[in-house]
Parts: sequence; C-alpha cells; structure tokens
Amino acid sequence: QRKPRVAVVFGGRSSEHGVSVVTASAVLRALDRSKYEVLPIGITTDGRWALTADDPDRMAIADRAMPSVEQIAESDSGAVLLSVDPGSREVVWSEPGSMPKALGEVDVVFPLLHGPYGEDGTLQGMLELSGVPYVGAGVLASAVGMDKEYMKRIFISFGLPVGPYEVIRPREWEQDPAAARKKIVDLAGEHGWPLFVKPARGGSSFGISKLDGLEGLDEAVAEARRHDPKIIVESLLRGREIECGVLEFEDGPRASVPAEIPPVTSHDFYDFEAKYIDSATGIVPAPLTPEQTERVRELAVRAFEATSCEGLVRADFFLLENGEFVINEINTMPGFTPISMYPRMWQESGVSYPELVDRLVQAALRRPTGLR
Ligand code: G1L
Repeated sequence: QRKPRVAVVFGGRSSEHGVSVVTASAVLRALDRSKYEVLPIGITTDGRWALTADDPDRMAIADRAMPSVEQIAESDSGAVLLSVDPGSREVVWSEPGSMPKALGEVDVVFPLLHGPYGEDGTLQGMLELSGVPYVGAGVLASAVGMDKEYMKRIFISFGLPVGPYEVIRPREWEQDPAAARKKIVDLAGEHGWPLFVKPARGGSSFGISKLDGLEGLDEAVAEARRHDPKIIVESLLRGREIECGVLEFEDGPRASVPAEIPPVTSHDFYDFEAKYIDSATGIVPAPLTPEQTERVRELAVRAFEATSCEGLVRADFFLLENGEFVINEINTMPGFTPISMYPRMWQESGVSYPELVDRLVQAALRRPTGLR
C-alpha cells in the first residue's frame, strides 16, 4: 500500500516568510519518512509557487539571516495560482498562457503560512473545494481566528470570559465620528486608560496604538484603519499572561500544561531568534496552583470547541489580580518551531515534536472531505 503523501506548503507573501521556511524545515525533519512521502511546496515572496528541495538543512537560519523559498526552489512554476484537481487530488499549476502541469497526487496538505491567504481560511477554502484534507483549522475557525470581533462574540456566547472592548465599524467612523469617539471615551470612562486601538482583522502587531488619554485618538483610529476599516478598542488587562495548547487526539481535544509569558520590560534584550520564533521567554509549566491549572486547561478546550477548531489551537489568557482568567485570543497557526511555545508546552506534557507533527497529520487524514 502506498504511503500517504504530505504536501508541506510554506513561505508566501508575508513579512513572516522566513519564519515559515524555518518552521517548514523543522516539520520536514520531523515527518516520519517510513510512514509518509513528502512534497515540499514553497511560495516565493512575490507569490509564485515552486517545488523546493527536500533539504531541511538549507531551510534553517544561517549567519543570522532568514532563509527564503527563492534559495531552495528547484522548479519554479512561474504560476501565481496553484490548485488541486478534485477528481485526482493532483497538485496542478498553470503558468499564464500555457497548459496546466501536474505535480503529483497529494493525500494531505500541511499549511505553514502566515497572514492573509494562509491562515484566514482562504487557502483552507481552496483545499475544501479540492477535496484534499489539510492539517489544522477549517474555513470557519481560521476566519474567526483572524477577526478579533467575531472571536470575542463566540467566546461570549460560549460563556468564556473576555475583557472590555468596543468595535468601530467602517461606516460608523465615516458617517458619525463623534458617536464613534464617544464609544471609545465611554469605554475609558468605565474601565480606565490606557486603551489599545487595533485593526480588527490581521494577526500581526501592525497598526496598533496605545492611548493614555484623548490625545492622539483620531491618529490611532486612522492608523488602525489603514490596515483594516473595522477596528477594535480594548482595555488594558492587568495580570499574568498564560498560554495553553490544545491538540486533537483520537478521542477529542486535550489541553497541554500551561505556560507563562513573563512581562516585557522596555530595556529587555531580544535576540534574533526570540523575536522571530516566539521562543525562550516562556516558563513551562506556568507556576500556577493545581486549581488554576485545571481552570485554564478547561477554558482552552472550551475555546477550541466554541470556535470549532480542528487539529490544534493555542489559547492565550490573562490571569487577573482577582484570580479570574480572561481569554485574550486564540491562534490557529501558532509559532511552531521546536522551541516555540506551543510545541514546548506539548513537549512538557509528554508529546515530542515528531509525535505532535504525526498526530496533526493523522487528525487531518481522519477528517471527512466533501460535504460535511
Ligand atoms: F497546520 C498546523 F498545524 F495547524 C499549523 C500550521 C501553521 C500550525 C502552526 C502553523 N504556524 C505557522 O505556519 C507559522 C507561525 C510558522 C506561520 Cl509564519
């Protein structure tokens, strides 16, 4: 019997292109070759799809420089769109103006892409249409994970505690900015300054401002609106930052031991890897009481279920001074090198990195394709 063929898709037109290549390097290294065939597919920084060398060593950080798909592309399709044939599950690409070419059959896709078209549900939608199973969150959970407003609405409706916030929609700001400003000022009136003004969608830290008072409010809104016409304003949550990983096992999702992210002091030195790979800083397991640990693990699994996640999720919380947990966000595509928080939390829970990668592929292969 033929081994399942896993297509690892990585790189892409994102500021985190290099992080994605480094992550793909680790995933390619961890995939059990006696069990799976592997097809590495890179996306260049200008959006062309290419078959790349199956050579994890060439995809690592070298001399403090991030690797790129350009460096390891073997056959560059020149195509801007790759698709998967729904009948044959054959990966095909077409160069503008010529016939589509087949790359080979795939049984499951492992998407390692950041930002728009990677983790917002659009790539996932393309794979749904193709009938190919893929690792991680589906269309809805991916899209919800990228929209801070709907994420909070779902948390609230499932009884998960969230912090104070307001949403300003595009037309609210355009048609009645005074009323929109009042919503923001009233939030501060009730919960105090500072406030954080953020684009509602997009996972990165671009476009975020901290407001200590009325001064700079319009500029903060304008800056966030440059990234997304819908913005969200959040109160500062004072407390400890706690994260928890959820992973889908054969019998359902389970929570890892939680981790704590110590507060950053302004003069903290960030080394190159810590900054890009979300590593080193976290304390695993988090120093919590057994009751606190149980509580946060229960909330993390509930967040996974509430957003109908699949495969995995990292849930991020604040532990407030009054002892209550508040959920800040979920991440359907968390940092995923062996030294990133999510794999570290599972390592500490008895699941090694290769086992983690294998469980994710197996969970994807179990999931039904087509109408569901
Ligand atoms: F497929 C998984 F497992 F769901 C998955 C996909 C992507 C887990 C983690 C990630 N993370 C990334 O792709 C990234 C953080 C490296 C994007 Cl730059």
